[in-house]
Amino acid sequence: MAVTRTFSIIKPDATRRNLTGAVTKMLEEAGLRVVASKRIHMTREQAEGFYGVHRERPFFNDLVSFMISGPVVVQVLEGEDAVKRNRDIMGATNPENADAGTIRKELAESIEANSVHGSDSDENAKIEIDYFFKPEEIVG
Ligand code: DGI
Repeated sequence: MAVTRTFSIIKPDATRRNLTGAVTKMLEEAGLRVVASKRIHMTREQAEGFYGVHRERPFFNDLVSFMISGPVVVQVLEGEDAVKRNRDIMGATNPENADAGTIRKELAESIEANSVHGSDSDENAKIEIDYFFKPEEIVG
């Protein structure tokens, strides 16, 4: 299987509860390597642009407000089949439906405050990485 990259966000509910290290440890134990990382406080415009595909969904405004409610940690993760590997360790969107041992089951608060974002395809991973990182900020 090929080594690929994906994009991750440690969301404001996790940074607020000082879980940056706990989330990263679970990602690393799942076989992912952090090859870029920065703590930022997104602007509303940045968050709206990032979640543009969800613009028509009823929870869009709540989602954007949540994502700018505190700092986040944006990361590029590398590993074999990184997109799927990350989705697997994240768990289902709603923590109530997530499998035991996943980040969302163990750490998340709710369907909105669900601790992590992860790209859902290689194509979106590239778009999302480019949205937040310059090539020279990624050190593999
Ligand atoms: O890829 P995921 O993060 O698992 O899920 P997604 O792409 O369907 O949705 C993006 C985010 O939007 C998700 O992490 C949390 C939020 N969200 C999704 N569905 C709902 C929601 N927020 C609320 N309040 N209600 C929802 O039904």
